[in-house]
Amino acid sequence: MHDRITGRPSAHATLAFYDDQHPPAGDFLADVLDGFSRTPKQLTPVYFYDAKGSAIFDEITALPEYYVTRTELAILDRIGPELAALAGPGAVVIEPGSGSSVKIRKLLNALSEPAAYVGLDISGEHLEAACQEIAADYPALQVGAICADFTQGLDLSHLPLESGRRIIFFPGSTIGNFEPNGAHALLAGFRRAMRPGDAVLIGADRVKDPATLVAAYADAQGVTARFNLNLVERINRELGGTIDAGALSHEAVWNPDFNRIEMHLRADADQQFDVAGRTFQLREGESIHTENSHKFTPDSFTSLAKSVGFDVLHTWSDEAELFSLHWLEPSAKA
Ligand code: AVI
Repeated sequence: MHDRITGRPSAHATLAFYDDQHPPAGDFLADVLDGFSRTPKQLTPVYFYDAKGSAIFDEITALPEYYVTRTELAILDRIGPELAALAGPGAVVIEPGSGSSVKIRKLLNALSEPAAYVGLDISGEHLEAACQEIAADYPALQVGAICADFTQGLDLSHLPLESGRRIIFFPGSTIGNFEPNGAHALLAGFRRAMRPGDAVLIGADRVKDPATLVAAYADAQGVTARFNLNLVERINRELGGTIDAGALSHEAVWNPDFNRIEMHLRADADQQFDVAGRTFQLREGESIHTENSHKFTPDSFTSLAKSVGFDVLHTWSDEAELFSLHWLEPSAKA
């Protein structure tokens, strides 16, 4: 298996390894055609994050209504010494999705002499740049990158990794964007890659009053509306779509049956549009369902973790109990 590790070609000069697991590219066109053929129409939120969508998402994280990012960062600041004690010296930090460099830096700075950092992402270009920045700023750290679809499991077995305790870091409540089956499968994939004593540090947004939740996803400045609309604009840009984005309205609603915020694009008027030669109709008032963001109670998160074979050993929250970080370890019984 070592032949998949490309070693140290010049482009990856500052990385200890770059493992290209050749993730299949998501089929944007097929997924869009499939989603528009359903009733109700739906799109997959993974496609929000083109360059423009990622930049708008960064704006979202700074919005006054979007408490998620600043609350998680404040919890991370507060619990640094506890995390250092739990992880011990020489930890190997693995970050599926390697997203916000601010969060990973907080964790690396808090830990006592971490030995290694491994970023994992489906987008090789983004991943390599992010990992090289970490490598440049943490010269004592072994930094590696794995270009892979982490939703299909983590394959770490063949990597020349330092031997310390492995901590899988999955912040941001990204777990909430998966459907319950997908969240279970994702955590099960993490679980399979872990040895006794390894841990997952995971962020999960909490169930709270619907007004706070809706405001976080329907902000006054309309940034989240731009984020949502960028998805159909991307379809127009990349797939030659003819959707009239100006006749769609952003909507965020709390669905108490599933404990989730739903984002929709609702048609202001009837429209007919084409994507790749296929014609679709949207009736006035009909919606395109673009995202679910599931929220958790301590109990619902614990039962998800337990169902996968984890014990939740620690849960940290802010004072207002808006957001939680959880420390999971493989259950001795599993
Ligand atoms: C990335 N994810 C955790 C965000 C969330 O809160 O569900 C995505 C997002 N969608 C709208 N605002 C933020």
